[in-house]
Amino acid sequence: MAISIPSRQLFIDGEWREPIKKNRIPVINPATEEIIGDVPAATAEDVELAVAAARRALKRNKGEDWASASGAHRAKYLRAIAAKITERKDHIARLEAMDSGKPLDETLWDIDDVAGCFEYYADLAEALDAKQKSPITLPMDTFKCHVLRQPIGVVGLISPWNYPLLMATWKVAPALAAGCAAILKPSEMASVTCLELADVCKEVGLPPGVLNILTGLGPEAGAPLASHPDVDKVAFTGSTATGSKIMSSAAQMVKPVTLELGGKSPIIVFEDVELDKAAEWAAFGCFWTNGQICSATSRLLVHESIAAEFLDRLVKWCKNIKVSDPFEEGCRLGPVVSKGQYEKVLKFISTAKSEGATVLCGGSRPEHLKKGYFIEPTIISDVSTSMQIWREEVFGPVLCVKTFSSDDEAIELANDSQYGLGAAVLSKNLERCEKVTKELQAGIVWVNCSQPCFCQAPWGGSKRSGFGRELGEW
Ligand code: TXE
Repeated sequence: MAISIPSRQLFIDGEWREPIKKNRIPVINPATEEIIGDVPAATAEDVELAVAAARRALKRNKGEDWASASGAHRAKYLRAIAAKITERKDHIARLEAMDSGKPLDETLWDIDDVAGCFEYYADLAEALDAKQKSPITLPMDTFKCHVLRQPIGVVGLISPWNYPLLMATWKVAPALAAGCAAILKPSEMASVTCLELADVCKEVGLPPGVLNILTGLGPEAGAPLASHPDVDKVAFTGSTATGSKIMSSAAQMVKPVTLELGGKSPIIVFEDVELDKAAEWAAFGCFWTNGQICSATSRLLVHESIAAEFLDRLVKWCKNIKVSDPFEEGCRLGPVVSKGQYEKVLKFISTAKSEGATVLCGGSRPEHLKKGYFIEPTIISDVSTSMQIWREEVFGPVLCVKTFSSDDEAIELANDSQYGLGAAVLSKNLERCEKVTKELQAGIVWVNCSQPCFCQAPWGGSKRSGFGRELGEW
């Protein structure tokens, strides 16, 4: 059942504030193409207020300020946020499904992960207290050496729309645990649930200014945040093009940045796999989250000796994926997030066709759906390594396929990309998997699966997928 979108304002200094220019952004349900609400649109003036509030949160009287409070003190708030999110899980998951188009089953998992991530960083905040006290071991006992871990300060967190609340949490939870004060700028394509996080923070009494949440457009709210001289670090997840702009503006002030950008991750299927299981992982690795995952394994490399049989099973598997409204029972694939994204994905497919590729299944909106930004799971073969579909991030349910004949060829094809975020290797021979894994240029390599992600392990890419790591102690 759909629900109504709460009408909210910007969250600055622990209060709801109307944006200074009073602008709002419509919220469109991608499954129905209808406007279902709106969110406030911050501009540079609001960013100014939020940065000042965050700075004050760090500089309150000693003992009350967020930065020098104990980790245990900060952990109490993180746990309270986790508990409230769990309490409101069903409501938040429904809002997420309506705003982003992701199947409700998936957003329910996402919200569990959000709560889990806050809990995990509560643990790390507590562990910090002991770490601050213990000296590091030196080769001689004449000297003692202590490392004092200090928060970076005020951080600007700019997040994307594919896991709206979860990606925001990956940035907010560690920043708060470390004693930073933060300004979160979620994506204008899906920011409803980030305002629910603001409501949760208000309810648990998070001290004013520790977390400020500004919904708004990238150039109007994101850019002034990233380039603000009083923001000490920027963490960004989004496109490589925007990441590059953020890095340029940060460079003017020698400001550190963490960038998690695009990807075109390979999945290598060796000839000894169990075919049905491997087909399931290949489908899941590309079509989960409606194909909009930065680490989606969207380049399938399959050993030539099993290619025909494997593709046959994969196509059958894809034809059984239920494409429907995110709230329908059994929905596995909802619409992509917006009209712009829908048109972009279809353009990728038509360009691939015009360049000589073959669409094995999918390629358009399913016939039974007359409205909404739905695209069937699409598999494209007869692809050359110079084609756009092989080289560029589609960010939609599109998998392209090539065959290989040796491990070396598979590795070479896998690494022949400007990106280096994820990769997957499927084989019964674990030694072979390990050997190939070490050769792959990727921040994460999955063995006999694709996409599972845990907040204990580092996350981030190489090459044009960005740098720096999120999650874990990183
Ligand atoms: O990304 P943007 P968009 C890729 C994916 C997708 C493409 C475009 O291929 O099709 O990017 O998506 C904010 N200064 N990914 O347009 O613009 C923006 O408001 C500061 C991959 O949504 O990069 C949003 O909050 N901030 C990706 C965030 O940046 C700016 C996930 C991301 O938006 C800004 C999303 C500016 N000048 C898209 N301009 C992944 N790695 O998971 C925009 N923003």
